[in-house]
Amino acid sequence: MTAIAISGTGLYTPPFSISNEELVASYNAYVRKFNALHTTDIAAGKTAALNESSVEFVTKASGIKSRFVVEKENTLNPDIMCPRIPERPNDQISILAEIGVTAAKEALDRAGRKPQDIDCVIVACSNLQRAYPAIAVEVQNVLGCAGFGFDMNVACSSATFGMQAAADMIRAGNAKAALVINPEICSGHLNFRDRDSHFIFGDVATAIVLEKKEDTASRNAWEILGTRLKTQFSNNIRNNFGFLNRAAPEGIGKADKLFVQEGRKVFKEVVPMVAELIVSHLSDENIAPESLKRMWLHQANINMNDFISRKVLGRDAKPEESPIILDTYANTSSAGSIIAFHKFSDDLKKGDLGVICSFGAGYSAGNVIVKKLH
Ligand code: CO8
Repeated sequence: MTAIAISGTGLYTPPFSISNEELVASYNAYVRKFNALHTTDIAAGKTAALNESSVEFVTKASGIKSRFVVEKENTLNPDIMCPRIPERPNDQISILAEIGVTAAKEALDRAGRKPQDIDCVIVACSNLQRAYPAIAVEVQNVLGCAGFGFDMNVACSSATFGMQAAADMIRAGNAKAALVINPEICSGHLNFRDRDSHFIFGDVATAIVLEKKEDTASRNAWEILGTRLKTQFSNNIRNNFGFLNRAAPEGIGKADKLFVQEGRKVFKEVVPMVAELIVSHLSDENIAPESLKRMWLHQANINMNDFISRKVLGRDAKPEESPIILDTYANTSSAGSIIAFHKFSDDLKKGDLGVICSFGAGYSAGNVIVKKLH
């Protein structure tokens, strides 16, 4: 079978960071205002008083200390609590394409490739900005890539699903080289007035160049030894926003048109599913878990990653074996494992093995086993 390589990755980090302290202060100001406004109804038992959020809870329950965002001021304003991102005229690049292009340029650079070398652009992410035209086709146009582009959404697992799709298309001869791009403006879909989830997400974009191993000129290249995907339906992570909302106006603006989850259930159900996926995939590829040098896991929750790496390795992972970036980026949906791979892979040596693994809504999980080429 034709060997496929990851020949470069890129990262766009937004200019603003919000600390837990800033986020919780904004949420608690909103809570105090809400409770003061509803004192009578709360006393009469007609309205439930809101509880304050806490920096200690957020840090301990998730491992997140701060997150990057494309807009900070309105997001933190207790009267708004939503980013304000002005609409752009159609003859200007959309913000999702713009941050994707920035990440893509770095990935192309690191791969030693020009946009014209790419003939397949896949924008794979949770948070697509519009229905059509596909963001990928816009990115293809802006960069000047050949071939075709399309968008796909498998929530937090989009990057690994996109990588398998790209690798399969290159192997089949339908593309020569592909860009898989993960632009995530999660702050646009996050309910900053929901105490259970207001701290979870951040904004970012990542990009990956894939091509035939024999074609790669990059010294940063990794051979893909195998990919494996899994989905299993669950309502525990859901967002009902969509084009049919206008056909049911009674639901417009309700909390389920943003991200909602049963965090505890997700934690308990996804950890074993992901650990089993990694262990069985490694076994089928005749790779002993202890021979892995690194796991670049999805970055949702530090305790989840600790559990998964313990189940795979049979012991606690050393920090360098399972790098964490969610402390400063939070959950960036599809981009999380790619940020970790981008930031923590250059130090490994020729022949070193690792897995890139993403997981999330669907449920969905994707595993990519890689070997350093140089
Ligand atoms: N401050 C203080 N207390 C709080 C807070 C808060 N902010 N939030 C909850 N509490 C309280 C609760 O009310 C509860 O109190 P009580 O025991 O009295 O009922 C107590 O703290 C414990 O609450 P939880 O059981 O909810 O706390 P957990 O320990 O489970 O931690 C987590 C919550 C961190 C959310 C955790 O469950 C978790 O990380 N779960 C996994 C989540 C996950 O990985 N989800 C993936 C979703 S992402 C995805 O797939 C794609 C989504 C697309 C992107 C969308 C962009 C917006």
